[in-house]
Amino acid sequence: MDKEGKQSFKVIDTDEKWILYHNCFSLCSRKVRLCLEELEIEYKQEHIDLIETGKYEVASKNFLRINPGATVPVLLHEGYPIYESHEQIYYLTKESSSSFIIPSVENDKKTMDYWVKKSSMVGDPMENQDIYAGNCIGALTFPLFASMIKYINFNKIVFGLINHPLKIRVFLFIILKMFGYKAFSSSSPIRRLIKRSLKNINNHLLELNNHLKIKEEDWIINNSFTLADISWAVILHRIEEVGWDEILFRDKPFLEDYYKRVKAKKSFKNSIINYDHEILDKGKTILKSKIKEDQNLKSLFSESF
Ligand SMILES: N[C@@H](CCC(=O)N[C@@H](CS)C(=O)NCC(=O)O)C(=O)O
Repeated sequence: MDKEGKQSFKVIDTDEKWILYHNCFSLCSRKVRLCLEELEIEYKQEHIDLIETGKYEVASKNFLRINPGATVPVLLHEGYPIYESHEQIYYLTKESSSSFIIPSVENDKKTMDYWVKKSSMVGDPMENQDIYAGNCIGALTFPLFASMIKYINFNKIVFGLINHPLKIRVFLFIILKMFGYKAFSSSSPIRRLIKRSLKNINNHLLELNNHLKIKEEDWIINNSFTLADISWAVILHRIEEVGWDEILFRDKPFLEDYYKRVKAKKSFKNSIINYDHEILDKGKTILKSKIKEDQNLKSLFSESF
């Protein structure tokens, strides 16, 4: 399926102009919610559970009719789907009457496109991490997945093994459910994946820190909040949410200040912070304490990369 832009087929008959199928915890969903909030577009929300938030609703018959790829977010415009989150945010700006999150100067727009592309999650998240910072995020989230999956019944994961088209994702959760934080021991291949992602994201963040230092302005493109900021806001938030901020932000003062400005925005609170979830809250709390107590986590979160 060509996933570019709006598809030529409808997935439902609806009178709603905009429907977003999303998950409170999913990074790409958060990006699109933040964009909708910035653009002040009203939309209907359909929350779809991922295994992390309780069950594989994303692999249910009903949702596979909306997206056979079994991923969120999916944005519907009058029933027609747009599948990729980076496509969705560009589409929304084209359709919206307010154009303020796209720069008017062509050169600035090119710079914005560069940072949006860099932050995107494209294809297999274990590939091309040197190009796409978004692809580093899956592996960096493994410790939080391991904390959340404790609260999910095994039979809910097995449902994914049968119905989810992306079996590799389901296997990962089975390993995390079975081994817990032992999956991060020093000889584990999972730990190697995390360390590779840490190295790659660190390079992207160094570049962003340097860009912010040279520009000396509030946002990535001059002084206005654009799609580039929307895309990076959710990545920085995920880094902090898992507890990587201590090692990834500490030598990047311009990035740290920038993230403080992001967090102060009302749209960020409305579209990200206010979407809490019981399993996510429990997972974050337990992970915070385990990073100090569990030897595998302790060393993972303090080692250089
Ligand atoms: N490239 C896609 C990635 C979508 C994606 O992988 N979404 C994740 C949540 S962030 C998902 O739905 N995963 C399904 C699962 O893990 O079962 C995008 O940018 O929208």
